[in-house]
Amino acid sequence: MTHKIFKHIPAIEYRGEDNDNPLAYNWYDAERIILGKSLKEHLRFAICYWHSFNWVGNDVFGEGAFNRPWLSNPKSHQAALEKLDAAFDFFNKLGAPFFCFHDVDIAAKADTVGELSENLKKISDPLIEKMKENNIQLLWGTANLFSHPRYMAGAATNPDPEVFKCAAYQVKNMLELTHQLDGKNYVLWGGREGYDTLLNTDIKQELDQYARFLSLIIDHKEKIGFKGQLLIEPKPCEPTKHQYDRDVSTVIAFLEKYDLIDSIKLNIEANHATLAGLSFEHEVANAIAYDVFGSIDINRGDPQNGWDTDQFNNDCKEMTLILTHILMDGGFKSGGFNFDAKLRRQSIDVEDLFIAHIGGLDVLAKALINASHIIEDKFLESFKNERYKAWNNKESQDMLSGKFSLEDIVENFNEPKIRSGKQELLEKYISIKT
Ligand code: XUL
Ligand code: CO
Repeated sequence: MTHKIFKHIPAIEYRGEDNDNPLAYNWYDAERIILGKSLKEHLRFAICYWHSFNWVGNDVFGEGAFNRPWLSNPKSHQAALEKLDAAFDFFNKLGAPFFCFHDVDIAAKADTVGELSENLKKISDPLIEKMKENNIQLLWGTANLFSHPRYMAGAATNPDPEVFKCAAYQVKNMLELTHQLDGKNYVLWGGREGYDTLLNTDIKQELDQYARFLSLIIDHKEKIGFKGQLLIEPKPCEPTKHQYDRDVSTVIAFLEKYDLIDSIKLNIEANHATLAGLSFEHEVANAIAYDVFGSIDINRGDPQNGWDTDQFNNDCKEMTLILTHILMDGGFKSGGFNFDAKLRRQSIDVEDLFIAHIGGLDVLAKALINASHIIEDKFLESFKNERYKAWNNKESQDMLSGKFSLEDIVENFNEPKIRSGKQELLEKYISIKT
């Protein structure tokens, strides 16, 4: 069913490279086969419910600027149904195979966790219907454990065990609903699992609580037979001054310490990486190297602003590098690209919401095609193989596998021949390919 505010927008079609209609795809040809899979299967893109349907376009200085009729009465179930209609109409028009949501995005607004649970139950049947009717799947579900004031000092890491219980209740409900909806993943973003000042914070106590919380979720996942992947989404700060899951390496250390590493992978968000002072490419490559790569929240920051601006992705060179890493690793397993991106507050036309997603997806599609060329011509792969080649001989392999002691190793060595790292050559190659 077409929602009235999207009535004048057609289904978005692929029109090819030379298309100049902003409401059509130039690169995203869903069924085009690249390296044995369609673009749709490779990218597994998802629309996020929160920024696109549950946000009025306010900022810290200003009130809502967008026309989202269903948000004028947030406590009404009827309005939640209207939002569902609008969202699925939008997903359909874009040809989105997936979406993602928090409990509070989809249900009518509630004051208590009990009321939220009731509202969530009320919306779950209409939601199942919509997903079936439109053949749209859930990439991941999650619980919002950061907006309500009860979570101001953390959810799992709160000094008050009653808050821990409320958070557990919300996650239990959302994990079960995600299972019922055949969600491919369940995400945990620890928005307030951190601190604003160490004067009132016991880090060790809070880390123990967070680890217990995650263990309880892992056990419950097993108990209900949910086969989706649990994912932690690292972020260094905002809203707290410091968040415990600050970046990929920090999360790995935490998961290792508490023996949770086999049950959890990571959802990497571009703008969170840059907020941590790291590149998005580094975070993806690092997660792949440690075998914890799960999924992506795609967006970007603004180089002049030090906060999470959540803008739509538009850098084809950066996306090409990301997709080269992902494809070299065999592509997404349970994950995909979730557009965790929001419009600018001045983007008040309904078309803007479409154009933002079309643009983001076209950049990903073009980058995927570029990445396939990079993989096929093997220039980078051969360069790296050659660079590390000496590690393949028997002696080096024995050294790597621990056959020799430090004393054995230093018995026989030569002064090495130094070689160029060829960075400019490789950068030139990438510039030509993108
Ligand atoms: C916040 C953020 C969240 C998570 C889900 O920065 O990225 O939207 O993706 O809670
Ligand atoms: Co995110």
